[in-house]
Amino acid sequence: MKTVYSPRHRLHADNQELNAGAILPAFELPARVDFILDRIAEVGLGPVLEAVPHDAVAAAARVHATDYLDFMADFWRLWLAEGRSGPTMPYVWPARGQRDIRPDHVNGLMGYYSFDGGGSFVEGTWEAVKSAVDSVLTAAEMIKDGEKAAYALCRPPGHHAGISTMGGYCFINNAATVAQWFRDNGAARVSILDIDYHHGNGTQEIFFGRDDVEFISLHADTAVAYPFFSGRADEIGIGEGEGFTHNFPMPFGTAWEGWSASFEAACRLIADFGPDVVVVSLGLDTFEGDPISRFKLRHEDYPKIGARLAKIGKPVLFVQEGGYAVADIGVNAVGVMTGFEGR
Ligand code: OKP
Ligand code: ZN
Repeated sequence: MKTVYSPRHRLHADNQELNAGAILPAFELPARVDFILDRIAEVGLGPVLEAVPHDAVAAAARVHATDYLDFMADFWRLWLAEGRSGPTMPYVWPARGQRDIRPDHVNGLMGYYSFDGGGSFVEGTWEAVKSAVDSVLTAAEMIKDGEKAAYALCRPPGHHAGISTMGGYCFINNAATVAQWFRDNGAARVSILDIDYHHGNGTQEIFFGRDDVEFISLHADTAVAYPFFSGRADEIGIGEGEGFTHNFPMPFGTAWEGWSASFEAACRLIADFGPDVVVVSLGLDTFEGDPISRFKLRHEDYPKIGARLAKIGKPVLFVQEGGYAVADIGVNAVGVMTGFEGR
């Protein structure tokens, strides 16, 4: 299987996050990509190709609001103009009872265009974000040209990014952007299967009212787990989209037995929908050793995921999302791919 990535992901580094009352280095690190690339080489998964530059912003604008994209493009200039240069973090949001009103100052704009403090910028963030879109579009072209599967090793991840909100380490929604790209390039129907530990709230928001892109998410029950404000089983889509969103929340401690039951149901939903292509939001934070998550999948489970996806018989574009047990995510990511290939 071919992997696509951009070395420009490294420009997004040394970010911070709020974690249990402290400001700590973000878990979402450049080393995540290195561990995966090392494992790809070790196992001989296949060629690793550099992303071809695309008009990433134009592709993203098919699923994100242009004022949101303009804000991110302009963000570092606004920040420097305030005399700052360190990593950023939003800190005030329009919650219930306040107005949905766009401020002029960068401090307020950060909150207006985010849902949590996880949208942390450094100088190179926007370049890295666009490079992840280049990766996913390059991989999509391979599928369009006949590959059965491709792996877009995106960083930063994307599934929490909504129409006009960043958060959860995400800025542009890579999976949503590429699903829309497939629709714009000949696919009648696209399924997005999100198997990251966290609910893909951004992807859900983007396609909630649509019947041409199905969204299925397996994740930790958001009554007790991040991102808390979406991901319940009763969220099924709205209007024409009713019945085309499917959520499978699962309790802390879920291991293969429970997880695979939801996964099997998800795979059947995909077969019933009959998509031209499946986009898999591939998070590896379901792993028992993940430092921020509470599922119990083991190394040997990941090839089974890949093998079942192959049985659907549709082309699959894997898009990297989360996974933070850095020494293990390479083993688990490549395990999914080799399982898909039946080796
Ligand atoms: C991104 B992806 C810190 C809680 C905030 C944010 C998690 C973002 C996950 N104690 N954690 O879905 O893997
Ligand atoms: Zn996650």
